[in-house]
Amino acid sequence: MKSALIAGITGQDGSYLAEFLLDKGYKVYGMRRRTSTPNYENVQHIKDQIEWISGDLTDLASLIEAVRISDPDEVYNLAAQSYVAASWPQPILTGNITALSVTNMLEAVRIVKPTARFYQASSSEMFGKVMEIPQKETTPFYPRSPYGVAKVYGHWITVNYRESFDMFACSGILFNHESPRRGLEFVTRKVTDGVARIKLGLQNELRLGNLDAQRDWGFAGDYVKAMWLMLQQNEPDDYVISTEETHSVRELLEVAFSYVGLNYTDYVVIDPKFVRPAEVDLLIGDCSKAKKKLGWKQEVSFVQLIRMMVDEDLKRVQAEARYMNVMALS
Ligand code: F7E
Repeated sequence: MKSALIAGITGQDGSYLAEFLLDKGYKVYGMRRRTSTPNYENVQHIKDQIEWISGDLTDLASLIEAVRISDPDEVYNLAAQSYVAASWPQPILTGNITALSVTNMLEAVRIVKPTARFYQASSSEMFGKVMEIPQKETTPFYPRSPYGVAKVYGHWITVNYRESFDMFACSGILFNHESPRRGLEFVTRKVTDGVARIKLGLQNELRLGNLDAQRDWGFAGDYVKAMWLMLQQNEPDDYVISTEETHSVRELLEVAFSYVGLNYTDYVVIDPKFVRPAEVDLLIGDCSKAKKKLGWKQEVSFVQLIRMMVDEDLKRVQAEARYMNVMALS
């Protein structure tokens, strides 16, 4: 039985990856940070199948212990401060967690189990002010946020450990990937949750920032397969994972609102609070290398993805509203 250690297991990607690896018969170790109010929402349904280990990305001793206990064949580093907008007010925290902690993870693996295969969650945010359209593995980076800058560090330190210590370390340059498990602050989920609340009469406007930004949005459930595939190859390498399509926030609004029979222009309000100090205007990935070498391809289209998210948010918001009514009457 193979074993895998996942850092960031309670997040969107970690939860899909854990499901995927459990299905493949892996023993899955999930590293969690000790908090007084842990949040298992994304992994509640598989919580009992996971071996939980306490660890903190900023504490090398705890990472060494996590690798020692799990003795993993594969290590997936999905943990980060991943909200781009929060990286301006908290640039140092973002640097410590999203950049330097990658070295902590790599060091723990190098010291305890250097033969383990290592996956680093790199990001299309590294392309920032894009130097080439579409973006591929060889496109130079030009990050536009402290988050993007931190991810560039994480990417290069992974490449460096591969080249310095002959470690099987891969970096997946994943373009935006979403799902019903996406955090509510990200634009796709903010929109689909907003659509559900507006449709159910619980909200009457949706406040957003830049509607012209364009992103290459795929389904997170498809993307975790690519992470695993990277670690099954004969040689470690870096891969772009994307849909090869780009859509603006405005198009996202059109798809989500029209699905429930509404017009977004009646509800969306531009709020400068959500406009970023520096924007990434356009992302579109060329994932031909992953298609060719990994045999990976996306299954869920942009429109299917957004409709799936609206459906799930309608169900959840409806259930929450029913619960609140029952509580109010009791
Ligand atoms: O923003 C615009 C915003 O926060 C997308 C993370 O997973 O993907 C994600 O980063 C776009 C931006 O994702 C609002 O300005 C407009 O242009 O959903 P987002 P992101 O910044 O692209 C990459 C690949 C990662 O690695 C990151 O970890 O939407 N936008 N109005 C807005 N965005 C938000 N969040 N909220 C708004 O009100």
